[in-house]
Parts: sequence; C-alpha cells; structure tokens
Amino acid sequence: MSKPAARSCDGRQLEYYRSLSKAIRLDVLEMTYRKKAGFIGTSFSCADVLAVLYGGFLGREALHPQDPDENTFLLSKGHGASAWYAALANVGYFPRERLSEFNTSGSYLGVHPKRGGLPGVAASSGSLGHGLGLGCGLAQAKRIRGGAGRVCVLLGDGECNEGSVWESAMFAVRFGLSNLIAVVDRNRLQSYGSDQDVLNMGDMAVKFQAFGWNAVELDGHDHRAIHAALANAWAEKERPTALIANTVKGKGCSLFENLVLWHYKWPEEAHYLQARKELEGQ
Ligand SMILES: Cc1ncc(C[n+]2csc(CCOP(=O)(O)OP(=O)(O)O)c2C)c(N)n1
Repeated sequence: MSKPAARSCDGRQLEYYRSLSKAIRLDVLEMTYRKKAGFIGTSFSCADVLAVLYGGFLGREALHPQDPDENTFLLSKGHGASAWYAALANVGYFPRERLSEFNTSGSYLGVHPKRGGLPGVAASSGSLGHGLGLGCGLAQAKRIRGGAGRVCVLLGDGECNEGSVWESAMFAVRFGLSNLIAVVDRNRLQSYGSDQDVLNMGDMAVKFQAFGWNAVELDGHDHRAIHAALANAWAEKERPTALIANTVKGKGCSLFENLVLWHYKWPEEAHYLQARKELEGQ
C-alpha cells in the first residue's frame, strides 16, 4: 500500500541513507571487479538516489506492478543494474549472497535487468528510451483502477536523447499522470563523451516544464534534498514530476569520478583496493 512519506527527514534517517549508499557502492564494486562486468560509473552515479528511494519511499513493498495501490520502480537506464540489485538486496528483497550470481549464466542478475525472476524487478531494460513509456502505462493503469500507487522511473540524461522519452513526456501530461515520477541522473557524461559533445540536453528542468511537467533540479548526492524532492513528488496531485538530479558519474571514488573511461571499464586489483579504502572511509 502506498503511504505518504514525511516531507523532511531526521538525523537517523539521513544516517540510514548514508550507510545504504555506501553499501550499494561497495556491493557494486565487488560485482564489477569480481565478474569483470557491469558499469561502475553509471551505478555509482545513481547510488544516492536509489538509497533514498528504497530506504525511504519504496521500502520492501514494490513487488507487484499490477497492484494499483503499490508503488513501482523502473530502471530505464538498465546498464545501472548492479546498483539496483545492490539496493534491492540491502533493503531485503532477496539475500545479499545472491549478488554473487551477478553476470552468471542462467541467473536473473544479468548485466541488464530481466523481468520475471528477481523480486522487485518489474521490467526488463537495457535498450534505452523505453522506461518512461512503460511507466506511463503502469501509472495510467493504476489510476484507472483507482489506486494510490506511484510509478518512479530512473533515466539517464544521455538516454533522454531518445525521442521516445519526449513522446512519453507528452502522454503523461495529456493524461494528467500525477502519480508518475521521472528521476533523471544528470551526470552529463554518456558512453563515449560528454552530453555537450554528443547531443546536449541543455536545461532539462526547463524542457520538462515546457512539456507541462512539474520539474525541479536538485543535488543528486544530497540525501536530504533527494528526500524532500521525492516527498513533494509523492504529494503532487496535478502533474507528473521530473526530478533532474545533478550527479557526478562514478561518484564515491576519486579514481572513477567524472571520467568517461569508467563508463565501460572494470576495476583492476589496484583500482579495487583503492576504491574499497575510499568507500570504507566514508
Ligand atoms: C537504444 C540504445 N542505444 C544505445 C545504447 C548503448 N548505450 C548504453 S549506455 C549508453 C549511454 C547512456 O548514457 P546516460 O543515459 O547518460 O547514462 P549514464 O551511464 O551516464 O548514467 C549508451 C548509448 C543502448 N543501451 N540503448
């Protein structure tokens, strides 16, 4: 059942978010280093957003997307799957030991998410540009059935180069989907370069506003700000909400931060040891 979260969070809640973010990054580091697979930059970039979403808003209840009263989360930037698995495991969707199945043949913990075998994973993703459309459909269905559930979709800013994102943005406003929340991981790096060099998205809050959304910009690593923005989005009654979360790709370890190299690269032993040390000290 969807329940409104408090608008502000206290010190205890902030401490929980901090420890969850750290656990997510440490688990991502283990998965990408041990399995030589996954995307560490994108996963570290969204770790704080996922920590607040799962630590404060989705809890353990986002399991049945067809239930109109349940909240549903979709990872549209599917290459960030390792961070999603780590968030799910750390809040209790499945045992943390299962993270060792990452990138193993026959496992549901693939490099990109696959629906149907892992609690909390409502949709497959990896081909960018589809999550917001799926989110619109789910939000519309919950609305038609008179439910109170929200649908939250996490997208990459490079992903927003896809025209399907903006087609979905128009649909969401046309049908007044105030139960739909898009969080854009605005780290300004894609897979082969900066968004400035590839296809610049400019002011994304202004773009979403022009489409009729309630859109706000925030620091995507500030747990208090993320909590407040999500609480406002959860309470929104008229329009869909876009949260443009300004982030640093690779955030959490100085080796990986803001370097396009770490979109695809996996840590070698020296990187792994330094990253562990930095993360454990946080
Ligand atoms: C339709 C589609 N085109 C291209 C790709 C290849 N691809 C994977 S990740 C990526 C860059 C995504 O950048 P962004 O959305 O900014 O995500 P970030 O990793 O920075 O969080 C691309 C182009 C894809 N997965 N799907």
